[in-house]
Amino acid sequence: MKLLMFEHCSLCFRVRMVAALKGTHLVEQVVEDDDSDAMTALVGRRVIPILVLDDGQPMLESWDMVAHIDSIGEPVLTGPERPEIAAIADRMLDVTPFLTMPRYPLLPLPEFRTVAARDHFLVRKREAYPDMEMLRSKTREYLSQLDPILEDLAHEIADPNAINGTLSRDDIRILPLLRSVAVVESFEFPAAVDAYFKAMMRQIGHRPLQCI
Ligand SMILES: N[C@@H](CCC(=O)N[C@@H](CS)C(=O)NCC(=O)O)C(=O)O
Repeated sequence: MKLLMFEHCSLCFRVRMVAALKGTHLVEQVVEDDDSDAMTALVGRRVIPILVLDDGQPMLESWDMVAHIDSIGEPVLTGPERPEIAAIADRMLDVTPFLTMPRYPLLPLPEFRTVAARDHFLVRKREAYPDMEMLRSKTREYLSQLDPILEDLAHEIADPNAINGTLSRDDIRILPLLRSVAVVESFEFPAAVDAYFKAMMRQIGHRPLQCI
């Protein structure tokens, strides 16, 4: 199986995460942001992630990819999901893009290998995020919105190695968002969230995004 992905993409990280938890081999192909042909040649439009199965069939929905990979052999995402975790993920997503989007293009990520690729990202995000510097300058404000959400998350963590005590889709829901927000320099998670983030990243053998 081959995953077409961006390193910064949290939906891609869902798929990489389940593959790592299962020890399933996944060929990871990072697409440069301006290489639309890599995607359109496969599925006729720009979209990431794309999972190409061994028979050449592409999958386009990250949750379908997670389910597919988990269904190979013994499943690992066997624990129950809790609506509280999905609600926290939704609340995080109301804030985190304003912190992460203006930072991704500053990182030495493979999808921004060339100046053209990085500028392609900035231009295509211009409508939604017209002023990246202004967003960065409001970092304290966004972090103060995020703090109470992460405090609520801290209270929901049953175990550093699985948010509900047994691995479940809720881990796939939350860890990629934490990995994204960890790009904010010097930002500290509440202790329980930090312990969960570190234990899970260790479990899947991935380094934080800013250390790639
Ligand atoms: N429902 C899809 C959503 C895929 C999606 O929205 N991908 C975004 C990136 S996160 C995308 O393709 N954006 C267009 C682009 O990068 O040009 C999934 O969960 O995989």
